[in-house]
Amino acid sequence: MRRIILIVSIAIMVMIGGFELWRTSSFNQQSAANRALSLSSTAIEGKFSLIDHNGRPVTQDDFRGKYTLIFFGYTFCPDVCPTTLQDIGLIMDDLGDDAEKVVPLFVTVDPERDTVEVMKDFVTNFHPAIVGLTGDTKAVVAAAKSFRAYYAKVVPDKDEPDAYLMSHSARLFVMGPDTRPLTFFQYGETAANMAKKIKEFLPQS
Ligand SMILES: [Cu+2]
Repeated sequence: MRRIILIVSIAIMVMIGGFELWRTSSFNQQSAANRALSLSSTAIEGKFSLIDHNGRPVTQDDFRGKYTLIFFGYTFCPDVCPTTLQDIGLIMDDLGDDAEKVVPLFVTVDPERDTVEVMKDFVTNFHPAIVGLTGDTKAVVAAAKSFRAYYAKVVPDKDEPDAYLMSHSARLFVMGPDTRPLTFFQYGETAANMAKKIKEFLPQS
């Protein structure tokens, strides 16, 4: 009898513990979602002062009147950036006539290697509408900060310091014609889904 009571009370304790775990984890998920929401609406300033892939100095104000899709990455990236730029190409094709209202911007976080020429070669491979942006280190740091984009240099092989990688956040920002943020997509969202959501922002023509 005593043994049964012991087993039952252990079972109850496990259940209560499980519930607490579930409750705190769902609470954390909720607050993460709230944080993401507040990031998109207030904390992202979306300002930059960079050089486009034709060597022209540009800021966010040069794209006023257009919707912009903004991604921070680098041309040497083995996977995330090529995949994202490919998706951006698909989105632009999917938008059809509405594509003229949208300008995709690819901002390098690796200005050391991503010169104006390197950027031009890279972005035009994916879609003619994509504009590559680079600049000096200070300008790139400032732009990333303004979008709360994170990046860091990673050297996998100490003997080959030039073959470094850049670890970076992978949000695709959607900015309105007033240069303010509308939303962002996390890496992994399909191009078809993103195109559908972008269309909802565009004025009906
Ligand atoms: Cu990348």
